[in-house]
Amino acid sequence: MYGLVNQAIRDMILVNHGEEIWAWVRQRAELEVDTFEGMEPYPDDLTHRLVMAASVELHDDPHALLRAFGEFWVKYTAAEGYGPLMDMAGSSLPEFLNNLDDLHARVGVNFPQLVPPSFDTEEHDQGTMHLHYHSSRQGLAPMVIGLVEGLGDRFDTPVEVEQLASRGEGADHDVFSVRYEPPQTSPGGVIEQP
Ligand code: 1DX
Repeated sequence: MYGLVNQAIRDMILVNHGEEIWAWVRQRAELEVDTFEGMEPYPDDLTHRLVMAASVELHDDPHALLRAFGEFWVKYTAAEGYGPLMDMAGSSLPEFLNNLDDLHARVGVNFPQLVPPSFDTEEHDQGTMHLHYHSSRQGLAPMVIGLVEGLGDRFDTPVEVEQLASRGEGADHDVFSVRYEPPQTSPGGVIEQP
């Protein structure tokens, strides 16, 4: 994965736990470097080692960490130069989820070593969708839950995410149910802009 991901993990640990804990995580993950080049690709194994080392040092399980990291990623990328990219992907939770493949395609034009996941949305009732997540990487479903929760924060939209199918349990791919507060509409059907 691109170094941006490792950089964000480092930042999350630094902001929430400080330099000393980061130094321990670094050592446990056997990193030879202290910083990452955001726009350079790194082996996935390094990211995996980082999460595992952080989980030991922070006494937190890797799933909880990945979920927190998903939430952090939405804020981090918006603040670290990818605000316009994020803005382009939509102005509501369902629109953004719908446009994720386009977002990754846009990044992939300039960063050909991107290995993007793919997301399909299925609108169910007003305020409920199923999110299908296809990835060549395993074990990141908890991060996806955090990512969707991060998008809920971004759009001030209360959201509940539940995993319906899990690749780790033999399903073809991960599926999530996403229940969200639909935007307020006036009697004329117009969305009220606050
Ligand atoms: F719901 O399953 C909201 O390296 C979501 O494989 C989900 O292969 C927001 F410059 C620049 C760069 C760089 C920008 F090249 C990435 F470095 C991408 C910024 C997406 C914002 C995917 C990161 C592949 C790296 C799933 C978890 C990984 C997707 C990670 C979250 C918005 C992003 O992200 C998997 C890689 C960006 C960039 C966003 C991702 C790679 C997501 C989301 N993915 C690199």
